[in-house]
Amino acid sequence: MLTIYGVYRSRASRNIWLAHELGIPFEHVPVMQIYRLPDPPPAGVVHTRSPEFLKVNPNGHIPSIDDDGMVLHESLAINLYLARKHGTALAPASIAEEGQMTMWSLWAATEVEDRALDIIYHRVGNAGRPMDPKIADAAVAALRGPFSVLDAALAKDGWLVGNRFTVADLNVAEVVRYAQAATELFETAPHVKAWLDACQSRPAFRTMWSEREKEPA
Ligand SMILES: N[C@@H](CCC(=O)N[C@@H](CS)C(=O)NCC(=O)O)C(=O)O
Repeated sequence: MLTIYGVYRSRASRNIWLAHELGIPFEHVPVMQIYRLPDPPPAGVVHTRSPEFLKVNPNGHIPSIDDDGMVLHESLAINLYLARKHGTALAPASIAEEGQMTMWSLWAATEVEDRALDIIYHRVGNAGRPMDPKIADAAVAALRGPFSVLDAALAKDGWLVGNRFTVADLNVAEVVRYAQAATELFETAPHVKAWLDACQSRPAFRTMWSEREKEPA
C-alpha cells in the first residue's frame, strides 16, 4: 500500500495528482507545514517537526511516501519512481525518455522553482507573511529566459517528451503553477499557457484540486 505524507496545500499535490493519473490507491496522511501553525502547534496536529513524522523524513519536509516499506522523499523523484513502477503512457518508454523526463524534472527544480515560489509568495501570499512586490517582479524578470526555453520545447507537439502527456509534464506543470499569478509571463509564452491549461484540465488534476480546495488555506 502507498502512503503519501503531506497536506494538499504543499508539494504533496504533485504526488496525489500522479497517483490519480495512475489510478493507484493510497492512504493520505495530511502532515502540515510547521510554519503554517501557531507556536506552539495545537496538540494532535501532525506537522513537519512532529517526532512521528521526523521518523519518516528526518529532513522535516513534506512530501514523503512509504510504498510498502520503501520510503522516499523529494516530490519530483517520488513521481519519477511511481511512474516508472506503475508504467502506463506517463512513464518513460525507453532509457532516452527516462533521461529526458529526469532532465525536465531537475530543470524545473533548479531553473524555475525558487523564482516561481517568489511569485506566489509575494503576489498571492504565504501563511500571512509580508509580501514584497519587488521580489515578485525580479522573479518574473529572471523567469523570462526559462519560460522561453519551455515555450520553444512545447512548440513542436505541445508536450515535453514523446509527443504525449507524461510525468515530465506533470512535474514541470506543478512547478510552473507557482508562477501563474504572473500573467505577463504567460502572455509572451503562448505554448506554455496552452500546455498548462491542458495539464490542469485533466480529470486527475481536477480531482486533486477539488480536494485541495476543501483544505483550509
Ligand atoms: N525539494 C523538496 C522540498 C520540500 C519542501 O520544502 N516542502 C515544504 C512544503 S511544500 C515543507 O515541508 N515546508 C515545511 C517545513 O520545512 O517545515 C521536494 O520537492 O519535496
